[in-house]
Amino acid sequence: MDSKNLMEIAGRFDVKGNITGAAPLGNGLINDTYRISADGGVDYVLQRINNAIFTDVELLQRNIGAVTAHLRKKLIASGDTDIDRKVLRFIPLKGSDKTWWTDGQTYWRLSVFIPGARTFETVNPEYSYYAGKAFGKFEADLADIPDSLGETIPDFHNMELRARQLSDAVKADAAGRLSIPEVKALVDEVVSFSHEMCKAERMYREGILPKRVCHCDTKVNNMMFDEDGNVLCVIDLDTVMPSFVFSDFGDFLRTAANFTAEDDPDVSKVGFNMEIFKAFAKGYMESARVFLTPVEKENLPYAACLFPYMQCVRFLADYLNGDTYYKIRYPEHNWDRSRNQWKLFQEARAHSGEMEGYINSL
Ligand code: GN1
Ligand code: MG
Repeated sequence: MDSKNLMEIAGRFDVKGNITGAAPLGNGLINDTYRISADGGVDYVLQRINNAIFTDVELLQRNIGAVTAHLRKKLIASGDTDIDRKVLRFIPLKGSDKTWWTDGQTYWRLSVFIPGARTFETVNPEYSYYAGKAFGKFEADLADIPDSLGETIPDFHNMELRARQLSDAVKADAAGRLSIPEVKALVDEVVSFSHEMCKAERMYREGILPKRVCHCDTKVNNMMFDEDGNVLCVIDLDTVMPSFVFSDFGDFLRTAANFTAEDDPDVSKVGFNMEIFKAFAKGYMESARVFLTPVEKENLPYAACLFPYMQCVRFLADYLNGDTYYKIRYPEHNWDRSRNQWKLFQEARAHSGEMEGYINSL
């Protein structure tokens, strides 16, 4: 979309000053994000919400409103002086308290751009430790949120559902890709681990694993750091919902502990970085120790395997379906992502014992 249209949409929200420009921002796979510059002292982030995926935008924005209000309240209570850089602020429409706008087809929202902050695609152990502390604190801070949050994508991290979606994709073979021998071979191998990986849902049914409010998209680039490397703020709150703590622990490591990007076609570069694991686990345990149950703690190594596995299943299903969910940049993009995550799953699984030993030593 051209910048004139973007500026016009941003102008429907209650911004300070005049809007002076619009440019693409970030590299999310679902929503489209733009930086809106303005002359009133702050810039903004305009997002087109992918409403094919987030079908209930009202619920989505209500969740985010409740989460940001609760985090803000905690920051105020702790006497913090940098609140506007530590929690996102969504801007209502002019003359309304609604934080989203639609033309009936596309859906948009606007938040304040956090100044002097940056995101990273890779992190060193020191930053992973800070990230672990921050995500643990995020869960701890939200433990007493009074609002009950809805599932913006129902059963988002339910492995049984993701396994079913893969088997549906196999049955339909909509893009005719299952006839490629390597594809069929990977599908069979992936499916053979399905029972093992669906352990969380079984523990939940047995009543030994709780759901808590989690972020559910703790990719390393969903965290903002200040100039000195301190974690400022957790962003991308679309998927904050009740889930297992495995979501946040596992998805961070899936992106941060991989030696390469999730879509690197050269899978010989994929590996599981134990230094990143240790630093993150240490930070996470420091903030999450207060609420984690023994079952949750014991299964953190499983979580580190589950997320590359689940992501492999999701990319592979999308590949079979003909690339209907994730943005792709070339035809075999989801295939490369699937192979990459599969290798990461195997590498993480090979380190399970070592992970367990480390967590017990903390
Ligand atoms: C999507 O939009 P983005 O890039 O933050 C996806 C995550 C996946 C991730 C894989 C709503 O996140 O679950 O882990 O891509 N978000 C949704 O990179 O499906
Ligand atoms: Mg996201």
